[in-house]
Amino acid sequence: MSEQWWKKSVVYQIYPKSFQDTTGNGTGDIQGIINRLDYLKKLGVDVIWLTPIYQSPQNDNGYDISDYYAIEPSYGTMDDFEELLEQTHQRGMKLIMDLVINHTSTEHEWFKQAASSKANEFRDFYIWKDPSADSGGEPNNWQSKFGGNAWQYNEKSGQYYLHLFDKTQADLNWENEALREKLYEMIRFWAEKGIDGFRLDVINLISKNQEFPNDDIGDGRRFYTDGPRIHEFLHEMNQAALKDYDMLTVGEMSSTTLDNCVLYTRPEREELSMTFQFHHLKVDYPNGEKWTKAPFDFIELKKILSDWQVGMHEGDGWNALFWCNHDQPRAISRFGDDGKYHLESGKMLATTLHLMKGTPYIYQGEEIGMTNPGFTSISDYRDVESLNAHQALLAAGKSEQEIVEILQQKSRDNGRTPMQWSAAENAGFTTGKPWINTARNYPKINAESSVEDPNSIFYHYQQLIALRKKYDIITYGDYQLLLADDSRIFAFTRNWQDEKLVVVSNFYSEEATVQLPVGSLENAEILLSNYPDSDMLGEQLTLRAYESIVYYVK
Ligand code: TEU
Repeated sequence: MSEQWWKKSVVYQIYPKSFQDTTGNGTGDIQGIINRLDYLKKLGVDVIWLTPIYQSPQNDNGYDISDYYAIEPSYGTMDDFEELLEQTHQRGMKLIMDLVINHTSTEHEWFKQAASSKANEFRDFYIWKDPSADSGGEPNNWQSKFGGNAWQYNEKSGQYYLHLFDKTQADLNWENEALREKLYEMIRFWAEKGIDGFRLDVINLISKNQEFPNDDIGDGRRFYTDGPRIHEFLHEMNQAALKDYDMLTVGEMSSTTLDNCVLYTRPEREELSMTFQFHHLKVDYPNGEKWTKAPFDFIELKKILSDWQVGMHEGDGWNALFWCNHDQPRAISRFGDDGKYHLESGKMLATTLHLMKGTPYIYQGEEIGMTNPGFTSISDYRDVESLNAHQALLAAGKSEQEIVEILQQKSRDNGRTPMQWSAAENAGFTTGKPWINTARNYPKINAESSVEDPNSIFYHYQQLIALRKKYDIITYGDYQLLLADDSRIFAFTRNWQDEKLVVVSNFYSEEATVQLPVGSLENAEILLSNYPDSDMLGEQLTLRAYESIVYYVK
């Protein structure tokens, strides 16, 4: 049990539904993951994170859990899960699960009981309110993250329940101590099975302002984001269910602040190991609006990532680093070039992120440069958020064509298409009909061809993981942004003891010449580059399209 092993780890995120099908039913399964463990071992990742595989009606692909103790049958059985855990451990890797405890499915037994009558013993496990005294309608104006008001009326009891996500995802009432105990008991059940940690879904939303005020200037989020008792609840959960196990806990933090994330992750506070924040993935949301086509703001991207690098370092917090997950478009389509410079930009993005301070996450397919699929019809989409947005945009007067173009850039389904294993039919994902269409570029972009090509993005990730193991400065060094206002170059240094790293990346296809204020680099060596013949660092440096170089000085 090494202390804080997760600081030196690289995590690989699996979205089981789209990873590997072995039954031909068109959705991935646990046996499919087992079949691909050797591939992940070859990549070199230390930890695998599985998005939810618990029993669920799948209205939000498993983030709507109806039984925390059962495996969703389309994914397999508890025996399959135990086999996966054992096989993962046998290969020297670890496994973490998703923990969705801000809400349950309305199919969960607790909710069914709670909804049955006001007097039911589980009633208070959820958040119920009378209709508004003024309007007779919803108790307040809080908005669901998936669109529309966040309250759903329950005929039987004449009250509304809160759902910050889909109406089939009812928010749990964390004020209720018996509920918290039930959740901690469940966490210990999985910990006792021997898993190595949890990713905690929207965990900073669990503590709501108990006045439930109307929000005159917004959608209500300021009344439940990093809410009044959040640190108390996380510390309590840590003490009750986590601290006896040597776990990685990563909190998904919606619209959070740097100050709060320092508090969530500073070790002596005993809350969580690390946090995901999303501010750097809103640089293509002009004025905070997601559902519009827009280029990304590069200067802002650098600023946000750098503020978090410096702030978490100074506050002794810990960042989870990521470009992609199952809620985000593909990074190569978003911040790189998924056409002509696919190879160079895929490697550049990897280098830039993996050389920062924190624990890097690779989302399935990112290591081979999977792209947005460019779906051309609304019938290609599956995601509840995208389908709701389609309706809302239609109502706002947008044409079908305009909406399709927005979804091509912004939909969560961009990251959910089947993993591209090979050039075989359906990308080798399934022998049946995939639950969501495969991106059409799979004959070219796939794992099999990547593993065969020593120059592929896959091996670049492998090298980055190996570098992290070899150079402690990547884990521990401080961070300093260079050339903050440069419109093409993302450059930073890391310093630790008597070592220094200089990372310089061109985020565009045009050449860029820069002078880097980094002092003497007499004994510098190039640790990694995405061109075979990158230049040494002199007074002046010219970077080709998406060129990215890592210099090391000791
Ligand atoms: O995501 C939380 C979340 O805030 C995002 O869904 C966000 O609303 C969206 O990306 C903005 O476009 C987590 C899970 O990762 C997501 O898959 C779930 O749908 C959600 O929680 C509810 O459990």
